[in-house]
Amino acid sequence: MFEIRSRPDPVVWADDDKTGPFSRQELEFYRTNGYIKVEGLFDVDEIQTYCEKLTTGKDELEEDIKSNKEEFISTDNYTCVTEPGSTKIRSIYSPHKFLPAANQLCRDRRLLGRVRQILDSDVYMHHTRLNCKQQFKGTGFYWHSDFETWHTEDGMPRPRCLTCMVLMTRNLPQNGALMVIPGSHRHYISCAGPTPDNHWISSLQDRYIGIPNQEALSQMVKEGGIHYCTGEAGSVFFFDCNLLHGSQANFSPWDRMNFFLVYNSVDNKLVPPFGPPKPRPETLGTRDPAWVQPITPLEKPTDE
Ligand code: AKG
Repeated sequence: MFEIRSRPDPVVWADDDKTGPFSRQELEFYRTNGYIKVEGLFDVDEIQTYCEKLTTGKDELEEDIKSNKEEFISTDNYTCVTEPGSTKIRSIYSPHKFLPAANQLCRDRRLLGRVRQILDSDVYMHHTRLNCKQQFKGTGFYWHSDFETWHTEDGMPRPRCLTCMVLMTRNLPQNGALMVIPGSHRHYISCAGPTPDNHWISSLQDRYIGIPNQEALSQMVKEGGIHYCTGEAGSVFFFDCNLLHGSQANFSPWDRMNFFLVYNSVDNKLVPPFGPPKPRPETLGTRDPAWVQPITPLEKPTDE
């Protein structure tokens, strides 16, 4: 048995008549579908420079992983996860805490202005993550709602949170572009079973818990279809934290890299988790007062 409930919370928290950057029509699209694409928000050269800076140290990390024979490394500053059974990096969590370029991107006005418009408040980073999905080796992500995890395991009270997915490379169906189920963010789907302690360790590679069952997924797809979030490097998808999404493996010869910037409202700070007794690490869900400060926008992209 599963239960589908309507979402009582808003999707767009601001009044529609607040001025820009999103137009009234764009806000309506986001409210209805749970996502919106802004084509070419960054130009390709700018994103190429970010890509080089964000992957600084990635090869050394892979070497570390190889020599330690570990599938993940978690420190106070970052968490790094490999593809299952491989030394290839799948995700690096919270690069904004140690890479100035990642931190700079979080503070870019082109992102921040839109995020603050939707959430109608100041915001801070819940986390950031770089998903590498390397050629031939990158595996998929099963259907899930991020808010399910962030609420249950991190203690995020309400869905007043969103993700900016910055395309760092071209995203195609062939290299495992993100798929979303439009409209699914307007429902809460109950997921079977309690969340075990330390579930986050296995769930970052593959997840079997906290996912909607096939009947619920079929119903959501019947209503909203499946949309591929494809585009060129530099385009950005803004998506609601409760939107069902997933992606397929990358068997192609083309890398697919995306940077996920997760902004939470300062009026929606984390409380103790609603599921397991212990919250996930700081790198996945920030509660450190030093990092839960309103993000100030940079004057110009090249300020720092
Ligand atoms: C996640 O990191 O939770 C995702 O769903 C990302 C999917 C992807 O990078 O294709």
